[in-house]
Formats: sequence, C-alpha cells, structure tokens
Amino acid sequence: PQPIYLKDYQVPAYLIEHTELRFELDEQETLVRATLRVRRNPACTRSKAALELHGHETLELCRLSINGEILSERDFSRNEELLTIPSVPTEFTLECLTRIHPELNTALEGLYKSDGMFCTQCEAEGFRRITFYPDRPDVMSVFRTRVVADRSRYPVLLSNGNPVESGYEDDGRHFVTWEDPFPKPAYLFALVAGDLAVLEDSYTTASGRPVKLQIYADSKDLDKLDHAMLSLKRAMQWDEQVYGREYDLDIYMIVAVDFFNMGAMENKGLNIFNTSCVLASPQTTTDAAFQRVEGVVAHEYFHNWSGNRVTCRDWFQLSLKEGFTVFRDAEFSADMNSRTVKRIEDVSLLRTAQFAEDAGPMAHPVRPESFIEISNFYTLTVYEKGAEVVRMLHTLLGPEQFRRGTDLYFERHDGQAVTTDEFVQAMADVSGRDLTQFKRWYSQAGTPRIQVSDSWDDVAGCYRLTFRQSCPATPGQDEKLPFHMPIAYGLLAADGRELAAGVLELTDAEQSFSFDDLSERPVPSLLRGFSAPVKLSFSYSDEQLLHLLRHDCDGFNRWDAGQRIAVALMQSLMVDYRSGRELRLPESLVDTWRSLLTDASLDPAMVAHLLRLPSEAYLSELADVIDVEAIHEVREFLLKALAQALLPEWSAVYNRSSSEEPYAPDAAACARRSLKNLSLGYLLATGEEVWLTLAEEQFNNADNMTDQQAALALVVHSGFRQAGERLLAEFQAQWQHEALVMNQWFSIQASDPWPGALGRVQRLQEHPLFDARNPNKLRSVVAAFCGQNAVSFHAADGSGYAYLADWIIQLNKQNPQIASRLLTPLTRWKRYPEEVQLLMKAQLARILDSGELSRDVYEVVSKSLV
Ligand code: B3K
Ligand code: ZN
Repeated sequence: PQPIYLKDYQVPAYLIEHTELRFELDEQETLVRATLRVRRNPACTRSKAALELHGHETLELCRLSINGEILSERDFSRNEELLTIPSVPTEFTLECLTRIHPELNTALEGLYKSDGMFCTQCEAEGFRRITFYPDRPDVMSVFRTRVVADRSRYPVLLSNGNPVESGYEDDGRHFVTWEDPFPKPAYLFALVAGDLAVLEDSYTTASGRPVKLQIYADSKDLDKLDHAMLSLKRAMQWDEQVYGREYDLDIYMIVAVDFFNMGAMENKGLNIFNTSCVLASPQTTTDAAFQRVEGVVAHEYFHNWSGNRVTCRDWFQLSLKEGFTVFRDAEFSADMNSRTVKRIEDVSLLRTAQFAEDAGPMAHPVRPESFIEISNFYTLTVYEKGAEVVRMLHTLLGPEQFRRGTDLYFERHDGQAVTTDEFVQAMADVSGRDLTQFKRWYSQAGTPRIQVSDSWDDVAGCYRLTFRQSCPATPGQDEKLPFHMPIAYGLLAADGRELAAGVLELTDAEQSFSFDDLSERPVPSLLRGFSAPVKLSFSYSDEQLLHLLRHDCDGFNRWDAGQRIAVALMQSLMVDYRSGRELRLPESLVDTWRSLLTDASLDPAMVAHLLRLPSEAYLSELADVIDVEAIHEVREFLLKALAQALLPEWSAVYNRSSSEEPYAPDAAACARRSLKNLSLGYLLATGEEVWLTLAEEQFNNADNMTDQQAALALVVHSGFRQAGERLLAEFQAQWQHEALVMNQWFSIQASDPWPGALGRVQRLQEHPLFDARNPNKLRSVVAAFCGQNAVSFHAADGSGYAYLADWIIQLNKQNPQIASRLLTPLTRWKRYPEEVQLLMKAQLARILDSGELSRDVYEVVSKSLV
C-alpha cells in the first residue's frame, strides 16, 4: 500500500450537482441505482481530465450509462479502487447500477446489517462500498434517495433530509423517498431500514421554526431514550445561545445500532449511534455513561454546523471538524455539569493517552501530512489535541473575539469544504493578530516540554519566571520550531491571596517575564486550566504544592498540585521497590489526605478527584522506561496503606456520601457517588471482611447502576475471590438480557489483574453472549484485557502479546478498522525494557508475516516496526 500526501492535493475534475439513489434492500443482495448529474469543475485546470469514480472491489457493476447510452467494457477501466472513464462530456447524466452484499459486510463500513436492520457508515471512505462515486469530501451534492424494502421486516425506512414521498411497490415492498436540500459530501450519506421503535419530541428554534425530533431503537430499549432526547434539546439550545447556530431541516433523527465501529456518526439529519452512546436508564447505566451519552449526542449535533454545513476539503483536514467539535462539546458539558471536573477528566485523557500517542510510532501532527489508511487517523491527536488547539485560540483571543471568529468562519464558508488554514484565518481576521506561528500546532507533531525556573529580587520586589520550550523528535520530524502558546498563571501570596494573574504568551525557545512591586516572593500557579497541551516542569517544593492545593482559585491546578505530590511519591516508591527496600507511607501525605477527607466544606467532586491515585497509565506515560510491575505494586501498596492509615475517615466519608434520594445524573449527585465509591474502594483495600459485607449490601440494594457496578468491580478486583465469583454470577443472572450491562460485566473481568487473567479472558470468549463480530464485545474483552490490565497483558512469558496478535490476524480480514485499533498496545514496545521489547516486536513481526494485510493493519504494524 502507498501513502497519500497532503501536498499532492488537487481539486476534483468533476462536480456532482445532484445525486439520485434508489436502494432495493434485500437479504441476499441489494441493488443500488445511482443517477448523477455531473459537470466539469471550472476550477480544475487539467484539460482532458478523466472522470474518476471510487468503487470498492466488492461492488458488482451491472450497468453504466452516460446520457442514456450504455457504456461497454472499452469505454472505461477499473481496478481495486477506481473506475475511470477517460472521455466524458462537460455536462452529463451518469447512471450506474450496482449489486452489493450488506449481509456479508463484516467490516461495518458502507451498507451493512446490524442484527436485523440495515444501516450505513460512510465516513471516511465507506460510500465507495455502496456505489461508484467521487468519494471525497470536496465533492458536495444534493441527494434524493428512495429506499425500497419488504414492508413487514423493514417498516421504518430512513435517509438524510426530509421525507417527500412514500408508497407501496409490488411483492409486499414499500418505499420512502428522502430529499436533502443541503449539498453534502458522500461521507455524510446515511440509510437505515428496520423494525424500530421511536421516541418523538419537538424543538422550536430561536427563530421559531419547529423541528421534529426522533430517536429510533429496538423496541426493548424504548425506555432508555429520554436522556438522549433531553441532551439533544439542550445541545440545540446551547448552540443557539453560545454560537448563534440554528438547526436547518424539519426533522432530526438518531438511530441506535448494536454493531458499530465507533461511538456515533453525524450523517446529515440522520445520526447513527452505537447503542452505548445513546441508551441510558438509571438501572442500567452508570454516571459516566450518562455523561458520555450527553457529550456524544451534543457532539454529533454540533457537527451539523462544524462538519456538515462547513466541511473538510480533504481528510488531512479532519481536525477542522473534529477538533473544533470536541472543543464545542467539551464546553457544552462543562456548562451542563461541573466545569472543573470536565477539565480534569479531559486533561487526564490527554496526558495519558494522547501524550502516549505523541511519543509512539504513529505520532502525527493535528493536520497529518500523509496516510496510508485514513481510518487510522481518527486519533486522540486529531480529536483531543485538535480541541486543545482550538481552546488555545479561545484563550488567546478571549470569548468575544473567538465568537466573532466562528461567526465569520461559518458565514464565509457555509456550503464549502475548507482547510484548517481557513479556520485560523477567520480568527486572525477578526482579531487582527498574526497567527502564522500559532499554526505550527497544526503541522508539528509531539508534546512540547516547558521548563520553568524562577528568581526573586527581595530588594526590588521583583519576581521573574523563565520559560524554556522544546519538543522531542517524532517520526519524520527531527527538528521543531517554537510554538506560540498561552500560559495562564497566577501568583499566590503566603496567605493564599492572589498577587497577580493573567495569560502569558510564549513564542520563543526561551523567554522571561518579570513581575514588579510584589510584597513577597510568590508561589506560581502555572498553566492554569491546562491552558496549553504541554508537559510543564517546575521544581516545586512539597510546601509550595500543598500551598497551591489549599489556596489556588483555579480548581484544575489545585487538583494538579495534588497529582504532582502523589506522582513524586509514587516515583520514589518505585525506586525503593526496585532496590528491594521496604515501602513506607510518609506521615505528611497521611496528614494532607486526612485534612482533605475531613473538611466537609470542600466540593465532593474535587475531593473525589484529589484522592484518586494517579492511574497506572499516567505513571507509565511519565516513566522513562515503563516498569509495569513496579507501577502496579506501588499503587497497590499506597492504596492499602492509605486505606489503613485513614480507616475511620474513609468510613465517615462513605456514610456521609450515601444518600436516600432518588437517582439523578446531575453533577452534584455524580460527585457524591464518585466519592462514596472511591471510599468503598479504600475500605475494601484493607482486606477486612466487614467492608466486603458493606460492598455486598451496596451491590444488593443499589437503585442505580453506578453503585451496583462500582461494588461489583471493586469486589471482583479485590482479594475476595469467592465473593467476586458470587457477585458476578448474580449480576449475570440479573442483567443477561441487557447487552450494554453485560459489556461491563465482561470488561470488569477482563481488566481484573489477579493471576490467571489470560485463562479467564479466554473462557469469557466462549460465553454465549460474546460475539467476535460485535465491536462492543471486542472492546469489552480484548481491548479491556490489553489496555486496562497491564500486569496481565505484559506477563513475562509474552502470552498476552501472542494473544493480541492472534486476534489481530483474525480481525484483519473481518474488520480491519477494529483490528488496527486494538493493535495500539503492541505498538508501544519502545517504552519497555529491552527483553520486553523483543517479545512485543516478535508478535508485530508475526502479524506482518501472517498473509495479506489490510491497509489499516499494514500501516500501523509497518510504522511500529521502524
Ligand atoms: N465523524 C465520526 C467518526 C467517523 C469515524 C470513521 N472511521 C464521529 C465523530 O467524530 O463525530
Ligand atoms: Zn466528531
């Protein structure tokens, strides 16, 4: 497979003004008739350019005609990817009849069957599995789609836009015709056919237009759609208030499907969702999942403007819509819930997973320069780091200018397919700023490092901060130029008062800032709210960190001060562990934690986050060489030691956080439950039977999934093995008919680090509810084991690596996107000790030699072995 380069971009030679589709859906084979109104692109300077239509090798071409004249084999050529017609008129109608086999489609790209229904996934390049078409985002067309199918099996027939016609055909079939007036690229096309239940509601836009809202799902899940509906209405209103963006069609539909490669898809007017991102009920859904549903529903809705009305010119620009939309959904969630908690969660993800990506073999800029398979670039870098880049623009310009910038961007480019440059240009135009240097965030990969030092002149009352920035080499980029970034800061006095605060703009490799007329030497609070996606180091003393922990008005930095204290301690304990010294818990930490635990005036959400130990994944990311065992043992030791040292406090917090109130997934209640379950974890870590009894009571009496599942996971992951087995059996008996709940049941077991994990996981795969064709099941078992069970995955005999490689080889044919995603843990071999590296690399090599690889898997494996 050959890479595709951003620098080779060329405008399309032909445009499609109108696309008419007719689908005859059938169990055995589906017929697709496409009628395209084609016209030469006046902006294309290549005279005599051939018409190129993408078409996947699985398409069976039945008939092809231009202006009614059937083409013969001599009139065109075809390879695995393209159908090329060398000579065509300047304007013409192309008709193409194609036969496809959705029932055989296990890649879940294009048109496929999920359980009993038909559905589609076309982003990024799935439309070419449906019909021959210029499947590129800069070709935008109006679509009219007629869906024909058996009436009894597929009573619901959906596509993009508004329904304009329906009726009956022969043989018990019926049809619905849909028209989408907004020109769109093929990746936003969608179709659904099935026997579905629907929840209906309505929304009136700010300018008074009524919109019908519909969420479709399997009838047994009809009771789990209220939260998604509420989230949708909130998102619609928020986008009007915060961005001035209204919805534009008469109807907005969401469909829940079981078999889905990712979370959800923003098809125009017809979002298709993984059930895991739309279904929610207190009994079956945890707080975290409630919040995910809210966030994803909003994200897909926001795409209607940031993605659909204004779309990407080419796939290198993916972050134009994804980074911006993630920023929009994060701000929405922050407004709906706790802003600080949302930020802590997002930064935790960024600092563990995205930073690890930046340090791995697939590291790429937010706007990649080349790819072999675009599906491999739906990454944390494009999404999460891309969102951070937009956030930095927001910080640099301030909210008002930023809003003027987005207004200009939407107005200027409505109906167009554009690049990240256009987005930044709009921001530059409204602010009068030169953002040339800022754009390096789009082109340079890697996580910048900022080293900060300070000095104090007592006589002059002058405090000075010096910043040095650098960025490590990444594949294909050895040298990096300095970034332009905002550093939000505050200077704290000894009594906690703020002496100064603001935003510094870093542009040089080394840069100093002075603060005059200060009455005392301050403690600096740096990178408040995580104002730039960097690794910032400053040699804080413990006292200074404690000071920030107590007094910083920036909630994020208060939490981060706590993290820095815990990380430093855990790193020094790891040194002790490796040299065989006894591990000891310093009294000072116990005192700090006690004061946090007993101060009832603190926000429970904050306390819950402060008292959660840094994850194994985060400690791994920070390590020079990852010692999986040391990280795990030290964390376990600290958990137990803190549990014992503060037993009465944990118990008191547990009781204080228990509540009789009916379940609600609001920020305050979520915080309380999270603190309660954190306490339960510490109590169980003591290994004392009484706390097991408490956990079992919680498991049995919980009126919500958050509490029940927390109790289950804690017991299963504890040393109480028999009790764990018992609860797992009870949970299964109670929930075996709820697929999403059972996914959690699988994943709790797959992530259990107790010895013998691989054997247990292999037995789970024999479970009747496990289905290797369903991505959610693979994530619950395979990804959970390889990604959340480090000690077991990294077993010294290499069995975990071989296990994953076996899966990749199997899935490579069946579902390349999922295969390539699951592969990630193996690609990080450079971060481990040498003997481990050899074992991991051997499995990568085995995959490479296993036969014909998909582009997806080939790209990741080959780049990882460099
Ligand atoms: N745009 C889709 C992702 C499509 C992934 C294709 N492999 C979901 C989203 O980001 O909203
Ligand atoms: Zn998105």
